[in-house]
Amino acid sequence: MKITILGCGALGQLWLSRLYQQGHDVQGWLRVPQPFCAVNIIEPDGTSFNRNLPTNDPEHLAQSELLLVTLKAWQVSGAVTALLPKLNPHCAILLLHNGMGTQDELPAHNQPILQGTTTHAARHDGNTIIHVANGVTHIGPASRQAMHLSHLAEMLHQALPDVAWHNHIASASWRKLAVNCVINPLTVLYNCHNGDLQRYPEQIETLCREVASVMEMEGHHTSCEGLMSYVMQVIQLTADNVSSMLQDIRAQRHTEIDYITGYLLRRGRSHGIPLPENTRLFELIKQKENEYERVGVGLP
Ligand code: KPL
Repeated sequence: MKITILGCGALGQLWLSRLYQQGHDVQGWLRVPQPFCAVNIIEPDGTSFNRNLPTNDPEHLAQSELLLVTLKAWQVSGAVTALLPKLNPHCAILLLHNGMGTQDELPAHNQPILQGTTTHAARHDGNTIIHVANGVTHIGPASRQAMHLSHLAEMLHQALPDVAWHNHIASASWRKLAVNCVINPLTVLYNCHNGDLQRYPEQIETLCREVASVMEMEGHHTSCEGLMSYVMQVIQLTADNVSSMLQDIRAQRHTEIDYITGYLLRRGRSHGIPLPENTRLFELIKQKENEYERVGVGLP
């Protein structure tokens, strides 16, 4: 399959390498065009992949059947909007990022849109990408035109397992949003690894209760207890991780808070639900971001 990957960060390069190794015709798409993308991956079992893969060929883009978007949430609408006029009308767009709400920012279009989340962990170590831990990618249709695309889950699963297809992806996205609303800002607040959050069960419960109240109003059956046990499970499974938000704050980069807690607060507001603890954490992260963005570092 002809595929373009928009965003060649750690996760983008991991998908590039795996899809290439499965025999797909892949290219990367970079904001600042370069002749190729030097992909160097070290897998969890110690094996490595080193190869220069093609980038930014407009003909390849026009013929792509899949545009896999691995950008940060706040980069998505600008980058995808710029590519929309160049895509084949049948090209599916798969948005794979933390948080929710990016589709609402796209102009009207008829491309099939898929939404996904992943728990694969990958990070930069200089010019190398360390695939720290295997995980699960959940994908599903976010537009009517994408309902029949479950075969894409199978194709992606062959390249980078596990990939699960959901006809109702919104419930899986909300559960991941709950995880990110809890773990990401709290790891910034306490400047700690994910696993250290096990010390704060009461605060986690308060956050989960707030998220559950919005989820119920959005039509997703859930409970505070159910969400809390899921979040605790992720905290244990990713105990040694430095969350993506803490990594962003430490590197003075723009965070995904507007699409994580910010999205929750927007949905809560529309239902008239007050969310004091999530609001407090949202303001904390915005304040930290403002401290370095005001002086011009890390601006998106
Ligand atoms: O998605 C994550 C992130 O760091 O953004 C979690 C699940 C919290 C793992 O670190």
